[in-house]
Amino acid sequence: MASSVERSFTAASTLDEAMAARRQGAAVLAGGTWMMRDPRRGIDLPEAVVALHRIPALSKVEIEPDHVVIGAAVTHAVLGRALYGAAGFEGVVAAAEGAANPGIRRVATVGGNLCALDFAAADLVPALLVCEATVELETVEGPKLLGISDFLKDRHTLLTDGIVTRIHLRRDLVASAHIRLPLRKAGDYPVAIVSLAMDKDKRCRIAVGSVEPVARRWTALEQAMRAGPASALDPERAAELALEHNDFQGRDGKEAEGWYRRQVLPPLVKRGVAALLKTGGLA
Ligand SMILES: Cc1cc2nc3c(=O)[nH]c(=O)nc-3n(C[C@@H](O)[C@H](O)[C@H](O)COP(=O)(O)OP(=O)(O)OC[C@H]3O[C@@H](n4cnc5c(N)ncnc54)[C@H](O)[C@@H]3O)c2cc1C
Repeated sequence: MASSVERSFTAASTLDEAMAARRQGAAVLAGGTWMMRDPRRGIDLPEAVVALHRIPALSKVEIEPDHVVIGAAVTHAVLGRALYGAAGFEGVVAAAEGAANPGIRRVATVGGNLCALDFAAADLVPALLVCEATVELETVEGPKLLGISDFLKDRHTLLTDGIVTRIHLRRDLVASAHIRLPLRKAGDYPVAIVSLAMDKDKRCRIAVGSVEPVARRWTALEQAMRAGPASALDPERAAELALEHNDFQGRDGKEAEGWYRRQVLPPLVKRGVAALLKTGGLA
């Protein structure tokens, strides 16, 4: 039976217009690839939506010598192409190019990936965590800049009326990698994701997605790797430390049980460190 709900769609041309729609209760519609499945998750589609794709500042990637700014409405496909070959962003490129399938990547946005609440397997989130990204938002109180970990902690509140506008990245990494474990080759969400990055002092940053409800940095492993000799940046040794410092509580889900998500982490770390060393020219 056809729905009798009256729905409204606004394609904002400016951020002010988008915020005005937000203040009146409209939800942000980006690529719609997450939102379109809300009814399957038992969530009603919003009655009013505001789209951001006509706001030019939110649809571009600016690459400067010391930083990169990514508009929230940039798609995975555009992001992967824009950062391809930029040293230190190999992990972000792999996340953008490895998520979902080509059709989804052409419309799914960076903002949508960061703002899909209760989506544990978002690929760009751990990739941006190891870049120590800063998230820029427009809120009813004015613009805000937050470190990505703080954004993830508060995003339920921040997104009640806010709009993520841009992601800022410093260019301080020499190499990064993004290792995902899907059960099949494509089309399903990864069971576990390990993103890694190495800074100029060869210090490793590691983040894990899809294992717990929200991606987070693996600080216990980062510290253990820093405490050891430089040889800790050896794939075998890193896997041993990952086993020893595995402090994740795996979540049970459709694709896999929690114990399995937790258990696959050491081999993924091993692959990730090997990829880092190769990309950084240290293998
Ligand atoms: C077949 C399929 C396979 C998939 N595989 C993967 C995968 O492998 N990896 C992966 O990471 N994801 C995957 N996804 C999930 C996916 O759709 C995304 O994560 C995507 O990035 C969401 O972006 P979107 O632009 O489509 O967001 P939308 O669906 O438009 O929005 C998602 C949510 O974020 C909010 N939102 C969007 N942009 C903003 C903003 N700028 N400010 C505030 N709120 C905002 C919306 O209101 C909504 O609540 C898959 C989806 C499908 C359908």
